[in-house]
Amino acid sequence: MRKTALVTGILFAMGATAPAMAAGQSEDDWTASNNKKLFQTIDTNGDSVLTQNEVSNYDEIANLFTHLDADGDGELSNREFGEFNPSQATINQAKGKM
Ligand SMILES: [Ca+2]
Ligand SMILES: [Ca+2]
Repeated sequence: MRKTALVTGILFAMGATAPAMAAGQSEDDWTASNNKKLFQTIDTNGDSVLTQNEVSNYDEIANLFTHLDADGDGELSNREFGEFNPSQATINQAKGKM
């Protein structure tokens, strides 16, 4: 009886957390892995920051540049770029270069 109750409890706990994790993962998926790839793709000189010149081929990012540049130093760091949710058009544009 106790064993059955324990197993049921574990299954219940897994069932309760799994959907929450899946939802979080699907939301973070682009930001966590692909956004990093996108960043590296755009960072053509590899200095780990994006300048306005580097993003000039990406209209969406160029337009949002000052908004994304939270500390206003004129460059986008990896962390600042992590706030960016690229549109499908930007994703498609970058995909061929990744
Ligand atoms: Ca750079
Ligand atoms: Ca900055």
